[in-house]
Amino acid sequence: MRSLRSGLPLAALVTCLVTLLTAPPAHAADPPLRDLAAAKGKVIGTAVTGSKLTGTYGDIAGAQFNSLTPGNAMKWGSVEPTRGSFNWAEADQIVNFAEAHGQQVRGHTLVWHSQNPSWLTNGTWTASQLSQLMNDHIALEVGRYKGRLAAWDVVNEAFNEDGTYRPTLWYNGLGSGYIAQALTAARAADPAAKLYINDYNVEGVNAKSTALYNLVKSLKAQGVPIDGVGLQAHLIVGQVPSTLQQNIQRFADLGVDVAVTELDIRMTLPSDSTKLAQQAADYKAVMNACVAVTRCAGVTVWGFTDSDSWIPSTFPGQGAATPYDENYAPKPAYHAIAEALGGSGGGGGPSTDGCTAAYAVTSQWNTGFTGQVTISCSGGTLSSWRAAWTFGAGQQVTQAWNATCTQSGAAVSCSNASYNGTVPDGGSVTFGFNGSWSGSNPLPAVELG
Ligand code: 9MR
Repeated sequence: MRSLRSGLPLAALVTCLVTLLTAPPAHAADPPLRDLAAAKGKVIGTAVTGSKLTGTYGDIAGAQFNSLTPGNAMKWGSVEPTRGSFNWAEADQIVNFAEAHGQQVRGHTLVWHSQNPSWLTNGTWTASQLSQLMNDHIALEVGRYKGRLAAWDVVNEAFNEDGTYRPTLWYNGLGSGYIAQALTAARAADPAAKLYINDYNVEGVNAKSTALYNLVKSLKAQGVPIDGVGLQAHLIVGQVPSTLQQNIQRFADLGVDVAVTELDIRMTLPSDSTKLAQQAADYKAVMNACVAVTRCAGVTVWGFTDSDSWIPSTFPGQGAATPYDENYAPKPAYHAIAEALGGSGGGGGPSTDGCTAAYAVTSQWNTGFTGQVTISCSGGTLSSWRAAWTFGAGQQVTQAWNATCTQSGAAVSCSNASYNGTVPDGGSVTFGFNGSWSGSNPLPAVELG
């Protein structure tokens, strides 16, 4: 054995070999976010991609959230790529998944300047043709899901940053009256769905949100059916607007609901523990603002995992914007959301009930060591796993096998390889790594997620 060859004193060797530390959870596990949110009468939602709703992605989407928003599947360009030829497959799949999991669906979005089919944007239309196209689209899509969707983002992103109307296909063709027309058509197609107008950079009190406020006020005064205002909230770490709660409250005072509809909080990559801690504080601030206002219906995150976020491709060098990392490990932001919803900040991973992780140093020499983690299940199973720990004395993983390990500062996260994610009831999986150490090599507590 390498340890014998290394000349390690026998007593130390024995200690290393027999000391198996079973992972105590870092937090007492909270109930899922959706249970915490429900207890507060709030929605906690996520945007989803239909094709991903299986495995761990599906498990977390179904277990943690009480509302789903199709990230792209209900946009005009998705549902009617060719005029008169429809593709509802992904939208239907998401609605069916939501119903099977007792979740609401937020329809997104009916009238927007983006992600429209090219036949629509490249066409030349008279005002009456445009008006008919819009009405027909709303009647068809809202009608298809009548009674099944909790809310619709009827009109999306109608304003410029300075509060003037955005010059879109709709505004240019129909004037600002297209907004009232769209809302009226949506109400006719599904009287039960809450009808929202949704926008970004309207989270704080500013020129754009004030224009939106004035519009909602005037729509209400005219009796146009509007039930809510969506604040997208694509935010940057450290920059949650200080007037967020005040802004939510002023909309609520108009007699409409408010929802945070697309929350993500991006940072410059790579992430580190300082940025993740700030991001957690930011998530908590957004949640707190919503929890504090009765008419704030809830918060939807724009993708729950960093592996399903629009940020890296749109803002090169930015990312890590969601509450779970790419390997589905809950980040500090996840725990912050749980805390804001009244939890203690624990839990978040797929259920690891009945499974434990044991860490051992199997050999150690002057500057290096070999570590081993065994994940065992008895009374439970895993279909994927992640073992995480924090080194207490500057140790560094240099190489791993039978797992993919990353280390950021003292924090190590190891997830299963493609071939050993499954741990059956009564079975175990072991992975190993080499590390460096100096001074001391204390055994960390392993958290299984
Ligand atoms: O998440 C969506 C991404 O997959 C699309 O490529 C992108 C195209 O614009 O739209 C994203 O979702 C947007 C949402 O529909 C409206 N608000 C802004 C979101 C991020 O762009």
